[in-house]
Amino acid sequence: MSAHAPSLRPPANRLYAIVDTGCFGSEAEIVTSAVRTLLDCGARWIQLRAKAAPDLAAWRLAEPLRRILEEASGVEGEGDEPLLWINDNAAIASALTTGGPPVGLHLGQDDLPPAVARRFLPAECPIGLSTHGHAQAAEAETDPAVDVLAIGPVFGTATKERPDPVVGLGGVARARQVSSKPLVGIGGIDAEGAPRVIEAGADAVAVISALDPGDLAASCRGLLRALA
Ligand code: 3NM
Repeated sequence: MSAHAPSLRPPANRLYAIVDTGCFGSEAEIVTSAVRTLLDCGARWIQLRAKAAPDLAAWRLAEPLRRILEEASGVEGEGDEPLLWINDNAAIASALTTGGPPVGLHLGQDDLPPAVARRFLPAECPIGLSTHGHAQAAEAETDPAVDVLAIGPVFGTATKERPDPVVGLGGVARARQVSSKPLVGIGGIDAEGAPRVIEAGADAVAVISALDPGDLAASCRGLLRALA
């Protein structure tokens, strides 16, 4: 783990829930309600993924989430502190952290390099990086700006545009071999596949389509049961 986020631990319940506006819609009310529901169900790592949103729209979605996360922080008996992750947008992650609890920034291979994002992100904000194979995972392991690695797609996914080739459970195991940082499996993971991804070596599973916007609480609880 890097020196930037020394206390960062993967979520004890092993779930990393992604609220993707492509699945949930981009209305602020829907997104905030989804985040509240996920927190109520016990999710602790929650990412806002608003790929298509211009900065202003993304900010309007992200900004209300800070207060919701703050309210959920320090609730007795809930275990881990909740952590909000922002996909791609370093400026939003940085702005959200000002005056509030740290927010994580998740970067892809085509986004700003983690070391560059780190220059204007407060030191306590963790940075996650998507990797798609052994070589990228090995590189991320040696990058002090990276606090968390994602490896994927583990299984076939219809959610990501132009996904990289499937790495399979073997890809998760190979990433585990090269990395001692928190490792998150992503891509096509549902309640059935989730425990297998953990067995292969991931610390947590990141999911989008396994969270059903039509019955979010049930799908989130189903994932948590599968991971328990
Ligand atoms: N990143 P679902 S796969 C956002 O391989 C994302 O890095 C991936 O959605 C990667 O759980 C993916 O619906 C899509 O498959 C995850």
